[in-house]
Amino acid sequence: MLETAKDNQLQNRFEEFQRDGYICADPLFNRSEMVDLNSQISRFIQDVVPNMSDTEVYYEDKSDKTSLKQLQRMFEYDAYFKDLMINSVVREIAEEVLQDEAVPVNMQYFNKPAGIGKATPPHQDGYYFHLTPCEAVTGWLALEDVDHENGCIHYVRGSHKFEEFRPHGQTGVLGFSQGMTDFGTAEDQKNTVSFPGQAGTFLMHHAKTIHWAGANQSPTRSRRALGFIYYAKRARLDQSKRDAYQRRLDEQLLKSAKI
Ligand SMILES: O=C(O)CCC(=O)C(=O)O
Repeated sequence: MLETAKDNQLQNRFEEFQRDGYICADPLFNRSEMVDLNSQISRFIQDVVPNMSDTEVYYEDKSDKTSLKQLQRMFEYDAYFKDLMINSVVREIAEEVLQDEAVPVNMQYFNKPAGIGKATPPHQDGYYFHLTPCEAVTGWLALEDVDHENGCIHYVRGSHKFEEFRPHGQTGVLGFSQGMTDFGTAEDQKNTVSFPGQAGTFLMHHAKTIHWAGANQSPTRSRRALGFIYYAKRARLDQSKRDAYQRRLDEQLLKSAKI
């Protein structure tokens, strides 16, 4: 279990989060903690993934099992990851920035395999969360060193402050079905901040914060990360809208033979 809870990681985080729409701890977990976590990830991929549903396991190339791209709901399958989602410093940080109880919703594995990992289109997570008010966060933990070559995360600072979501449309990118259709304004460009960092670097963003990542242009290095989604207890989920969205998405992916 990862226990690192440096007190100063939690101090002043709320103000920073309110101002920018994200926070960064560089790193949250040290090298030896990341070695342990990475060995748990390998175990999960080897032992648990074969028992997961096709709708929760995405490959960059379905015929190539080494091209694993994304996993959904990991914490519901495994005691180690359940503990990490529910009892770790990550949830403490979520509660600090949400100023509320953080309800664990999803734990995702994000990989961009060497050479073929596609870009993450600019999007706002809340667009497909169906929450009122849209009060939720996503934590993002680098499992290995990340930079501009293998596809580090970019945020648009302050973009969480606008009431309305920006327009989104279908992207055709597996795992990121909806992307912004008007991204790239002068304001977007001026406020974009990138987050290269070592393994253990941790980001957390508001569900309205615009974010994206480049393709993996390295011929040899992957770009692996773990995502943690928590809703604020005060946010109400429109479950029927959410379920209908997920059903449509799964049907489309199966029909287009992407999963
Ligand atoms: O890992 C990535 O490239 C994207 C992650 C993301 O969009 C998210 O965690 O909300």
